[in-house]
Amino acid sequence: MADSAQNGSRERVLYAVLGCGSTGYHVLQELQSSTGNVLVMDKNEDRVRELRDQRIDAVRRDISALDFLSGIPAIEIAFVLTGDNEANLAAVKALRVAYPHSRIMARATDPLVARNLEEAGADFVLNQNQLMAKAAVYQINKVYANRVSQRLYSLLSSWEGTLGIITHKNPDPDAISSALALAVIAKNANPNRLVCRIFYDGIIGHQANRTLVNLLEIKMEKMDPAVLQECTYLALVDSPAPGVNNTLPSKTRVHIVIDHHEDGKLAESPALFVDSRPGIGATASILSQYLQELDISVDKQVATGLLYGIRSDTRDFSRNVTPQDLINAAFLLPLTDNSLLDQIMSPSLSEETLDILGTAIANRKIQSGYLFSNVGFIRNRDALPQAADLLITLEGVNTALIYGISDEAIIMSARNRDVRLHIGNVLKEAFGTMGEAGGHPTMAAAVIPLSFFSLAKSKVDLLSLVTEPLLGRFANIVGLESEVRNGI
Ligand SMILES: [Mn+2]
Repeated sequence: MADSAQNGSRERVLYAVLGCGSTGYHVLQELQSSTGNVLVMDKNEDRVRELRDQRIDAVRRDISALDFLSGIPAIEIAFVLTGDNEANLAAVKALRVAYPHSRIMARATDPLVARNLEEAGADFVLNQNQLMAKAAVYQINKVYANRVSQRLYSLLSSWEGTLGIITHKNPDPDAISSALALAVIAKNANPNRLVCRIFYDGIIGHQANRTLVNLLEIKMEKMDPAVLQECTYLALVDSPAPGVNNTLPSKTRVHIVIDHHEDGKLAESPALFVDSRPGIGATASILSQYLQELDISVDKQVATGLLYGIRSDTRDFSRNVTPQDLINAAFLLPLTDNSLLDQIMSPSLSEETLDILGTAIANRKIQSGYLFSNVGFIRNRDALPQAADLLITLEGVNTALIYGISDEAIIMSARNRDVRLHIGNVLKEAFGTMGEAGGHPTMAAAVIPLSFFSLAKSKVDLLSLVTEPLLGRFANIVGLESEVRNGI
């Protein structure tokens, strides 16, 4: 018989490709580059002859026939790839019975067929349309990422002077590491004619952020209009437009915007380069992708910073995370320094933070599940959310509101685990007209500038003076009884 097993190598057949149309042929080529032991079965005689002419081990078989496996050596791995769903189904059933331990991959044209193939014993079903769709979207995104990266690179390489990179107010790890990475790209694109300086406003408060800046030796300068004059170009990272969460005047001409925030108010004069991706988990993720696309070597410091940026903005891959963030994190992972990351993520507490935590604990007042604590005068406002994070864990507490006063404002930080309450909305309703206030159902903050209270008193006096009406507003909205309020 022309199609019978002909040579001894058949004894070692591991792989079988059933159906050698274009899909089958591509799989065959893939397999041949990694293994020589491939047997092809196809019902078309001409096709089989062609394959044999190419020195491919091929036999003619109709895989929908019950006995199509007779005379064939044991198959360990089968690819069932004809375009005929019925034939594929019959072959999978026969293979599963003949070789219970084999690995079977089958091709399906629609989800219903896919389910039937799985039930018949296919270990993996390849739904071509679905795969095509995924690949199409993946590739087009990749093309986009590549093009955007190249555009940024050529823009940077054409510049001459100073590029000021500006993070958002009170920069977090995402903003800090993104600024660092943009400086690395600029340096790579234009090592001689372009100098980068990184600016921030507010404070680098949280001890993890300070540790990040110190350990990675990032030079960050306090924003100052006079210094900004020295910049030929301006870039905004992790901030959507001038004046939005940064202290730039809203009419400032910025040249680059790289951001992932939803509330992207458009700048009044458009930037030369804008990459705004509200879907993505972190700006650091976008910068990691540039580095990858541009094939720029990433040192330990930068990789560690970026990975920390992605991790903290996505709360360790549990919030707003996309597959692209995971791909970017996977790219960074082998380049990072674990001990450096450990040091950043478990920094030592500053004495001031510890004192504030102590004061918050000591001054706590609990009424009907609400915890209030006045920490008095503070310099490091990042200690406040840390105190709120700690106190919300106290037994019997559903909502915690910690407040204090800084040089410029009365600051509140709230945490909530009562599902009936949206603490962000409560703070917004209570204090939104006085300053900035709002947040999420479980966490929120408010900042009320002292200028709002035109009172010339000592700060601590001011705090006690305004505390009662402020907390009164809060208590009113959440429905706390008036006798309870007096105890706050
Ligand atoms: Mn961010």
